[in-house]
Amino acid sequence: MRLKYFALSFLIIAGMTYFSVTQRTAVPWFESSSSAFWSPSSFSRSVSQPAFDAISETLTAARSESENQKNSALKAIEETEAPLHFAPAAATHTWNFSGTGLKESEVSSYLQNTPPKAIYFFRGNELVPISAPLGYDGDLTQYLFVSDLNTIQDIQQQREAQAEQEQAAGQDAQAADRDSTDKDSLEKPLPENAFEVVSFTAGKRDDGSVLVPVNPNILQALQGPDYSLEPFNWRDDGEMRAHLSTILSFGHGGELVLKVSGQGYLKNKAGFDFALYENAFRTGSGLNVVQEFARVGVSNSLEEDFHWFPCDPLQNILSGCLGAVPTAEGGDQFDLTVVGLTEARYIKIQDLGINKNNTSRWPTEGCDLDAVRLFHAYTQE
Ligand SMILES: [Ca+2]
Ligand SMILES: [Ca+2]
Repeated sequence: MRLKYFALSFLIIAGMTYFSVTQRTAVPWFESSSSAFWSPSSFSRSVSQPAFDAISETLTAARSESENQKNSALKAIEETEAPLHFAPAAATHTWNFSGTGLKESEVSSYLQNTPPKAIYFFRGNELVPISAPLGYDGDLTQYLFVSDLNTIQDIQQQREAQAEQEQAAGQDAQAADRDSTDKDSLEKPLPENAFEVVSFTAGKRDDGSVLVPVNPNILQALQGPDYSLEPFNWRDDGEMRAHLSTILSFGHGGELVLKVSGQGYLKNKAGFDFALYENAFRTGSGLNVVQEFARVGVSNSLEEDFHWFPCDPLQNILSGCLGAVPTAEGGDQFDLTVVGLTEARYIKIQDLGINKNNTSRWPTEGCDLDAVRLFHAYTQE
């Protein structure tokens, strides 16, 4: 009897949730809380993990079925013996991961609620797109970006090669030195955090509202890097707020403009000139990284065009993206040589507006910038 009641309860929960997702008007009382219900933090508190996983899997499976199959599933819910018929559907995989090297279990939490248009898995030098199932009505503008270990290493090697090339050729650095021989004697180095916020235009949250940063003091949030591999309890509001206070989430399409403090400037010297740290993190396997990308540009004035580092994930170009390399593994390093500048005073960072994140009630959409470090910032004495 107990088993039967459990099965029935499961069925009712799955049924109501299914209705609320697919036919929102059918269960009006549920709609107001549906997004909160689906946030991992609130949901996992009220339902055990196995039940959560089972329901999630059932929903994911059911959503991708053809219309007829959906109707059959709905009919099954209404029937008393439904658990026996409905349960096997939970095992049906809706995204085709076969041959990609990526496991659905690693990214399953990103496929719930409003799933992405596609998963772009960067495997070595190859871009492996994983398309959403046919008939799937997820978000049509967002992509879930995931890179494997080799891709991260390739990005780091590409960047280092560019920096080494600069040292070997020495052209840009020497040109800069020639131009500033007199200036050199008058300039003094600035600390790595000698930057100011010129402007921040927050992007959108998944629900269309404008993101409000957890920490309104952006300059404070951008100190660090603070992100570490130390685990924290993301179900605890206090711990979560403390964690999010150390980063700046951009929101979809958000833009940040920084400048070197006072009359300071970044100089193209040998090696990397500045670094940005996004809180990209490894998935369960420890081999893959979930990424939210932003593009990065530099210039000497706000009036002139910005020079952009190469970043176009949809075309498999990641070497100049912010959000590629996890903070704990060195973050994203930038060299002015790549954009052909000898000096720069401004750094502009734009969230690409197409990043799928793990939706929750916290304002974490878009790229999350943890810290900025200027290696070659100078000012005139
Ligand atoms: Ca350099
Ligand atoms: Ca920080």
